Amino acid sequence: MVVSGSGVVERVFSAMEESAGLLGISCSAERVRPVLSAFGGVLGEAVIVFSMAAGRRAVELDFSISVPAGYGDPYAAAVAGGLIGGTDHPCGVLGAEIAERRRVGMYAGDGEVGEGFKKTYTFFPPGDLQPVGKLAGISSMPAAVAANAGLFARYGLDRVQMTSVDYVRRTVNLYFGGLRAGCVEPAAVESMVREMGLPVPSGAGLEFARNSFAVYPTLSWDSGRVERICFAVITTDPGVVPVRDEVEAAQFARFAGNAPYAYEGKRTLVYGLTLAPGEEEYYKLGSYYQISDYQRKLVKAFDALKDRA
Ligand code: GPP
Ligand code: MG
Repeated sequence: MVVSGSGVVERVFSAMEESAGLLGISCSAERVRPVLSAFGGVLGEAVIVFSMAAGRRAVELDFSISVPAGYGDPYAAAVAGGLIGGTDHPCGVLGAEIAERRRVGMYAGDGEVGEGFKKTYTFFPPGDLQPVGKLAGISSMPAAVAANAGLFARYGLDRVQMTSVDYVRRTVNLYFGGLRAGCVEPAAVESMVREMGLPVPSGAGLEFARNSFAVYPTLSWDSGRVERICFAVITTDPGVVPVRDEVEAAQFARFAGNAPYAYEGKRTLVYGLTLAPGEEEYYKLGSYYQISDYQRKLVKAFDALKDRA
């Protein structure tokens, strides 16, 4: 079936509403439809992920939409389309500077269902993960990246699969992939997060983290420290998250068991353990809504998915 631009916008918007409904929240059509329409031409072929954060934090739902490299940095399209205001802050030029200096495999745009557009991702080609040093040398990159490059490297975090820029929070994530054996073992994780000044995970958190396929710290232009870090586990098993209370358990189970998805086989899930200063550890959950078999080969994350149906 050939789906027209507006047909696909409607399909994705209703899947998003259904996903938000599972969390008891609603989508702002006013904020979200323009984002979907802006990506309308590539939406039918996009990788789309719906991601929840729950528990003691406010319940939120994000949506991430991939766009081909040839489309260009989606931030430019977002500013041009009035999805977000332009800025003189270095976050406004970082994506463009990365694209000038490194090969890009794919981009993605990201937003929150109540707030609209907020973030972009730059994916490097699957065989071309980037050393942190190469990224740290980009002038609009937060100085915190260079300041922590040695620490990252000592713990085996030296190959960046993708970067993200959050234009609302003004932060950058470095998504480290290609993790070597040992770097997410409990002793290594404990020592690394201590050195970052972040809270040490619980025993269950350390067990969870050892299955990570990606580890991503968040950095900002305002301080030299690591603002937070997330350990991501890809799976089709909704049982891998160590939830801490019944409310949270119910939220995760409902989302992991019912989030809509548009492909054959089991739903692909990405759980994330997040550590931030002064906060208890918390988990997030992303559910792939749309991905083709061909894209599974390109998205590095799927190399780590062993239990795919
Ligand atoms: C999670 O970052 C990353 C994704 C959902 C990207 C996947 C996108 C594709 C199109 C494959 P996060 O939301 O956990 O980071 P933060 O909370 O720091 O923004
Ligand atoms: Mg998110």
